[in-house]
Amino acid sequence: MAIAYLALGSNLGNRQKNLSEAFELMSGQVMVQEVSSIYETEPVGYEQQPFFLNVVCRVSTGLSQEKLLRLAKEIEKKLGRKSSFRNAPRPIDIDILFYDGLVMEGQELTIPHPRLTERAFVLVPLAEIAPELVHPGNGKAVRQLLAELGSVSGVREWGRGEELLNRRRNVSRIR
Ligand code: PH2
Ligand code: MG
Ligand code: MG
Repeated sequence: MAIAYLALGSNLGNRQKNLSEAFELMSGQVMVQEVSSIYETEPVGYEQQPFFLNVVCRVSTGLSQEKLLRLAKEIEKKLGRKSSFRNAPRPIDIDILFYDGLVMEGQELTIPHPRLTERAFVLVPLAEIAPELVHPGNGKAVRQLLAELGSVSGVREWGRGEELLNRRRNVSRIR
């Protein structure tokens, strides 16, 4: 089993529902160990688009990094993501941040995620669940990466991450 950290973001449609459904669709193949709070974040990169909801989670999985990427893409497609331009608005985006201590650079997949060190919408939730985690590429702890980023404006706590999990199970328990 490998430990991976994933970042999820949504800024189209029912954003919270999109995140919940992504977790639901993952649940056969990864075990979610911890989810950060949900943050509402200002769009970075292409700015003329709605605010995002972003979360980060830690999962354990028997999937290789390539299979995990396949799964992420499959879920993005199922939840209605169209491939358009870079940084375009989307119902769901699932990015692999870390996969064990792996460092790799490929056509399709680079791990650790190449832009995570610049992104408050990733580092703030990541620091919440894994402040001491060391980035295997640069040797720095997440806590330090966040401190070096300086500004975290545009990232606000919005809701509880646990609410994204076990939605169906909770419903059937009440019935
Ligand atoms: N994702 C991007 C580009 N910009 N901005 C925010 N706030 N949140 C995101 O998840 C995000 C973004 C590319 O994947
Ligand atoms: Mg992304
Ligand atoms: Mg992506």
